[in-house]
Amino acid sequence: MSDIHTKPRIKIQPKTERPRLHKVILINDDYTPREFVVTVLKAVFHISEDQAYRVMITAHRRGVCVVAVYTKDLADTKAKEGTDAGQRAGYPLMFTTEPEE
Ligand code: TYC
Repeated sequence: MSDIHTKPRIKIQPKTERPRLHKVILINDDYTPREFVVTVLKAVFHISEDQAYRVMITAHRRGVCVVAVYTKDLADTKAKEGTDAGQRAGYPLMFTTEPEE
């Protein structure tokens, strides 16, 4: 009677949380030239001239614009790259990051 062996055939996967993504946000200022912002956006985020212009003008009009969404490390690196590029040119250009809801 006890020679029936049943083996579970389905492995139960423990629920794993996906790492939260982080937004890179462009902040408007009164001093950085529009064309410089567009150049930095294209170089750092590999977006087209059109897309970069739209992001720049949105930040210009509304104060901020989300540029892209990445894992935390990459978002922090990209924000720093953009902000550093502004600093090197003597502009107060600023990118920040925040976690997505
Ligand atoms: N407001 C700037 C100007 O009029 C242009 C600008 C746009 C600067 C977006 C920063 O994130 C920015 N020259």
